[in-house]
Amino acid sequence: SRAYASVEAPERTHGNLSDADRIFTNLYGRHDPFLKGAMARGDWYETKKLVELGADWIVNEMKASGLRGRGGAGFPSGLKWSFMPKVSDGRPSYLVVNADESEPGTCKDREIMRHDPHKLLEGCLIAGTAMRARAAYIYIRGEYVNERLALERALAEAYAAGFLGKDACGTGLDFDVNIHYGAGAYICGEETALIESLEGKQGKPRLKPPFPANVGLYGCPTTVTNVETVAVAPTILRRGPEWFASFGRKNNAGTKLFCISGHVNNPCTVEEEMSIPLKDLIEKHCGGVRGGWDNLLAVIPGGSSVPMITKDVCDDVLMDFDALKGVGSGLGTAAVIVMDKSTDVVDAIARLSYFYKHESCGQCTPCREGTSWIYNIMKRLVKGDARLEEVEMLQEITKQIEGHTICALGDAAAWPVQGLLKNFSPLIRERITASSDAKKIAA
Ligand code: L3W
Ligand code: SF4
Repeated sequence: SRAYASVEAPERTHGNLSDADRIFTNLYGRHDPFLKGAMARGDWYETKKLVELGADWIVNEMKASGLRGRGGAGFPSGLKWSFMPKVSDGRPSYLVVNADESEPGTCKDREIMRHDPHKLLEGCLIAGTAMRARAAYIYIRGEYVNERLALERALAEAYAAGFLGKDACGTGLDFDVNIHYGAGAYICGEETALIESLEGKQGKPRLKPPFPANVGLYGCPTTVTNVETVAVAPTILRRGPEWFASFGRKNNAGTKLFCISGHVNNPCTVEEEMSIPLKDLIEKHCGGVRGGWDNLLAVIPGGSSVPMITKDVCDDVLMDFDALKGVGSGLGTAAVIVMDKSTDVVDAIARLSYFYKHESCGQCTPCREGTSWIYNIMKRLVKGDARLEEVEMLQEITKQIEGHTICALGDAAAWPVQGLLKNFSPLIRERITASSDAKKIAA
């Protein structure tokens, strides 16, 4: 196979992705999302040839492309797909697509399923082939009714055209895709909770290891992977991994869907080059921050589970995994939540704390109890109705949760609060002091 691992994007400013290099060419739904339109855009073009090149070829191409998982963790996709058994021990292998998009601020997979559903279905066949699976399950968020209907229609078209089902695309291989609806639990976006839910049980995360690649759905080898990750695979194979790897920076390759919400003039979901400066992303695609860049207070750059960054960091940070990690945050799902100076940042994080408390599955004590404690303190901090010692206590609670739970929801509850305390402790303390002074005067 070809070796592209050495392909590195040259040092330059990132961004300015041209339409010719966009994968999701129907992102805004201007064209026919269904089979005729999809085929005109190149979907299902000589898919048979790609499938016939085989599992190892697909995995190697994906590794060479540098694609990292688009669901939040950023794990290298080719490597993850390679964990699936090459020789079956009698158990079938499964591909599971995580379409339970629920991370606050995140609305990118929704756009794919609404406007480009065939990219996801073709991606299922490609990724499934790479995993030697003969069936895929798409677990779609229950609230996504329109997306589910679009996907179901596209699925029926793909079966009728012979692209899926028996002798898929004329390859001699059978490949089925099943759509399963979630029922509104955020935790079912965690891969092992999703598997439990698919099996008909309560969505409660399992301890890892064993990883799903060893023991997953119905005890069989399974890879759970995000909608965007699967949907970009056919284009990467057609255009070549070197094309994909030419965008972004080393270890942060490709194009990426960013969803920008909050205090910008035009909130949107846009496909851009990885490593685009955050400021360019907001100014170029969202009409800038409401009231101008200087009115920016802070940004949560990767969905609610990552710590916020303040304006001084936002001024020149790049939107990729390593750059955001380097400033103590993360790319997560690339959901950019913008807060201008009118934001009560304590209240905003308190609202997120309520979310995590509500969505905790309750299995482990640090998360079940800790998320409630965090929320109770946060509620009082919003009004300044707390003791100064509680600021340190809050930090301590987040440290007791972080890294001590079965799944990442515990960390996700802790990190936004840690981000708040790191950046806005003086504000919190001032509010407590002002409130207690007011009480003394009233007394
Ligand atoms: C086999 C090994 N497989 C790792 C696999 C693992 C998983 C993937 C990444 O959390 C994050 C979380 C959220 N053998 C393996 C192996 N794998 N080592 O690789 O694993 P991991 O543990 O790093 O991440 P995760 O548990 O998948 C995902 C964050 O994403 N997040 C979540 C957003 C929510 C959505 C949504 O709306 N649906 O995506 C946002 O930041 O907090 O940290 O597949 O099995 N040795
Ligand atoms: Fe459940 Fe929270 Fe434990 Fe995850 S960390 S398993 S959501 S209790």
